Amino acid sequence: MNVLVTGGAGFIGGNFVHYMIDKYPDYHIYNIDNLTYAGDLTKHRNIEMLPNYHFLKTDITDRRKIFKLFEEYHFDYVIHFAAESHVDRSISDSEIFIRTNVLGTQILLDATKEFNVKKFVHVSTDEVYGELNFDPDTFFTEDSPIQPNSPYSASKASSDLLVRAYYETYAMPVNITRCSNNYGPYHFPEKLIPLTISRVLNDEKVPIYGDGRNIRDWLHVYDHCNAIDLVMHDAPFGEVYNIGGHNEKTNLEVVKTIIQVLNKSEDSIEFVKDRLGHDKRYAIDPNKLEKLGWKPTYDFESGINQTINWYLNNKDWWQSIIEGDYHQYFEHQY
Ligand code: NAD
Ligand code: TDX
Repeated sequence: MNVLVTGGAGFIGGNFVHYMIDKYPDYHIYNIDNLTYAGDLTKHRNIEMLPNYHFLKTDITDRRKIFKLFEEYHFDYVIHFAAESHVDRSISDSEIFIRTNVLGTQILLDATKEFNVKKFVHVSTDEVYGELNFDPDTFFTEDSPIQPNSPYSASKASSDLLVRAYYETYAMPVNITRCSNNYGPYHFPEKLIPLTISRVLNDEKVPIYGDGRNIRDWLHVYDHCNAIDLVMHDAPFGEVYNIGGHNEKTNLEVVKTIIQVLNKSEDSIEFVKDRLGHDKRYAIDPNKLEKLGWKPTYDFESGINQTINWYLNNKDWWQSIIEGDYHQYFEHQY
């Protein structure tokens, strides 16, 4: 099997590459990534010499090059992670989000159609559904209306609609997955959980937007990977699956948990101006995926402890990121 993973140098795509290499040693994994600020190959040092791992540095918006690679490597599966993924960056400037997330997806769909790929899995997000209120009995289902509120989620929703349209128009073999917030190893330190861990470890302030009561539904990245594995191999074409493990937490709870595990002081918490258009609450109903045979392996307590340990043991990785270009970005935020 030849499996194309786009965005395999990023957080979730990178974890998925490792997951696939471990679980399916007879598959060939092709990682297409153009190494934006969020992509790095050091996470693949331990697999780069394997004969079944291949890195092809390419921009998914480069139509000619993408078609050439599809022609050359005869991909059986395309698992599409590559995207601009950070909401705050999309609020500052959305152009690259439209280019990568919408145009990039359309080009990959065209190549998938042209070269008879067996299945295209589009990795999307719960953010396309917009926000929920604080009623704990309400959840996003696959039938919830698409109501994105940020330029990032609007670009992901646009790409979802393209995938849907290619299924309806050309009967293409596609699935869409919509996962809740991930956390785990190799999470880029601009996102809440790794940002908190790295700043607390460096005795710096942790910025919490607004009052900290916004709710996210957290899933360990390993459980996202095994959900995609299931969808890739077992889901009927054209179906959409929500992925989430019923782990709703306010941002303040998440930050306080990390501070407590690291045995530091809550004085590091700093309330800052709210994110524009800040979605109140996300919460996933994963019933449809559970019926397909999925269940998460981590609860939040074990997952966050494993993640914090990983950051403690891999300071070189995140420290070099926060000392690089990222430093300038972060300083600009406040
Ligand atoms: P990330 O930002 O960590 O990684 C994105 C990767 O895509 C990077 O390696 C980057 O170099 C690559 N990339 C960006 N533009 C590219 C281009 N034009 N051509 C080739 N490669 C390009 O993102 P992530 O958090 O790993 O998210 C991966 C996917 O999962 C995204 O599609 C995102 O929308 C989705 N998702 C993320 C979460 C989450 O909590 N992080 C939750 C649900 C869904
Ligand atoms: O410094 C911060 N302070 C803060 O309070 C940051 C970076 C975030 N927040 C809040 C905003 C959100 O309510 O924490 C929550 C989580 O923020 P992010 O980590 O930026 O994630 P989010 O905006 O929820 O989006 C993430 O989950 C869905 C991913 O970045 C998306 O790619 C994915 O689709």
